[in-house]
Amino acid sequence: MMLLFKNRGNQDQEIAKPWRSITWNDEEKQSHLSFLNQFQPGNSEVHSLKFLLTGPVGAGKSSFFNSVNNVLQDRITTRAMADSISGSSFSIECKEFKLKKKDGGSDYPFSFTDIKGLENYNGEGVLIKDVVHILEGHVKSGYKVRIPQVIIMTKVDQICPLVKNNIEKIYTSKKIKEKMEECSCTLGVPLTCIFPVKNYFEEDITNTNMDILILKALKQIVHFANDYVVDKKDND
Ligand SMILES: Nc1nc2c(ncn2[C@@H]2O[C@H](COP(=O)(O)OP(=O)(O)O)[C@@H](O)[C@H]2O)c(=O)[nH]1
Ligand SMILES: [Mg+2]
Repeated sequence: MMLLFKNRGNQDQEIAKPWRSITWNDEEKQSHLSFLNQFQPGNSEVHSLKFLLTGPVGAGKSSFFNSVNNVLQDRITTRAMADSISGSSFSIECKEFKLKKKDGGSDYPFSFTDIKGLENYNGEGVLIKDVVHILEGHVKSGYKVRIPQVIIMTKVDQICPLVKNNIEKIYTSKKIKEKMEECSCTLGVPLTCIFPVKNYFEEDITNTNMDILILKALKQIVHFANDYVVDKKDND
């Protein structure tokens, strides 16, 4: 009786068929890793793609960078977090984090820029227009910044208890789908550009299922940014 009742509850919260397909096994993880390990930007003038992390303070930006680094290094790391804790700056500062390949030596041809010092600045985070303003300080005058955007929807474990217990429910959870649709409407970004992730924040070892979600998000970020630099080459 108890079990029947429980299942019925889940039925109310779950969609029968996952609305995005993921295979939850090590092969899936390795195929994403192998794509990233072999990736080179499709524009010979661009040596490295740069991804800017922006959003409200506490959204999980630094944790997302650390999570990406954890997956690529296959261990728990705290590079971005350590930096924000030790920072005593009261100015907005962009700090670039390069990502090293696990097998030694070389960097991936992409990096993340986290915004440091912001926690002390106004407690509210930056808006895209502020970020563009910061970037404009670093590019030639007259250059127009346009930025392709991807939404990383963090803290999925806090939104949905089903997902907290089992991350494989991510694309059958009605709550997650509703939140993604809400993000899409509020931010005006298509659903295809929204990626739900659970960041590493309490774990002491990496986990294949968490890695797969993080890698899927990272791979799409790389794809979208690469499409942008390829389009620029084709239009020049
Ligand atoms: N439950 C949960 N907590 C998270 C997640 N990502 C980040 N956090 C926590 O949220 C807080 C803010 O994260 P942080 O990365 O510093 O946010 P930032 O200000 O955007 O860089 C920290 O206490 C993290 O441990 C997540 O996916 N799930
Ligand atoms: Mg931060």
